Amino acid sequence: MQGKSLELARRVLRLRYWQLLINEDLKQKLFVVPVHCAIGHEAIAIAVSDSMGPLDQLVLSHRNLAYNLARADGLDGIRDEFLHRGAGLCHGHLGSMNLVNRARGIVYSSSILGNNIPVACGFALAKQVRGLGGVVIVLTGDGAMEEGPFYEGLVFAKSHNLSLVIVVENNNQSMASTISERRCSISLADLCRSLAIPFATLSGNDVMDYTVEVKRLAERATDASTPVCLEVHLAALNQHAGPTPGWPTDPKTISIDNGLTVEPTTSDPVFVLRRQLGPDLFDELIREVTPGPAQSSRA
Ligand SMILES: Cc1ncc(C[n+]2csc(CCOP(=O)(O)OP(=O)(O)O)c2C)c(N)n1
Repeated sequence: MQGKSLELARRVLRLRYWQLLINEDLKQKLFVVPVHCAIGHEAIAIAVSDSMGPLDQLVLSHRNLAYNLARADGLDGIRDEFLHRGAGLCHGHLGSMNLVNRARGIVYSSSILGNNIPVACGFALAKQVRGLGGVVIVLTGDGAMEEGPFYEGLVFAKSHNLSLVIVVENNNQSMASTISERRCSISLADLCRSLAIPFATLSGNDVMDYTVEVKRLAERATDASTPVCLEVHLAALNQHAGPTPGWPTDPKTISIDNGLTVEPTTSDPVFVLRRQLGPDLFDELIREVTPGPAQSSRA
């Protein structure tokens, strides 16, 4: 395996480790803010982060933890933010759902579904008008895309030739409901085709493939001055918010004592990595990224 692939693998494993530590903190009720973990979303978060150059900007949603951790130098600044401390990434002022990291290109996060799409359009329009270069990447979900601003944003971005990558994390979950429980199905491919917006999908949680594809789409958005839309099929292996498990009868159980793999299926990017790396290399990388409790033998 090449150096770049190994580095991506390390980053996925470190991100999973940090999220598991946050989940343990949540079980202890340490935080006053509601944290939305994204265990299962690591492959796309690392791919997006890896694609970003110094001029690029990332606009996030309430479920921004994986992206913020992927762009952070360590866990402490984010943990301190959740603990409402002055040492926090945003001095304890923004908490979890609105967390940003301007120095690393995360310019806005929103707790209001759909709100971040027009804001991202504004960032992209400003780039175009001021000739600043770079691309804006905006994150939304299969629930948030039901909001009017999603459609309005697509139309606005296409009408103004904005270099915008819209990433739809389709985890088939909006709070406690699946898509079929709450609405008709929506073909994003057809919707984008009707607007002449390039569209792509990803599934399977292969961080190497994801990285190539996100980079390709970001370059297309920049080179062709167009919005592009990427639908990523994935699973949130944790509960909507707070700790997992969150109550005594919770069907989902996650514990750092069980190692970094949460589910033995391709829904888990860590499981996918184990298959790609083989058990020995996988264990070696886990030892590198987990100085604490998640030891390789339990991964
Ligand atoms: C305008 C608005 N309506 C409702 C909510 C409450 N709410 C918070 S998260 C959420 C589900 C979002 O689902 P999705 O966009 O698929 O993201 P996920 O949580 O699955 O990552 C809802 C309904 C909100 N924050 N804003």
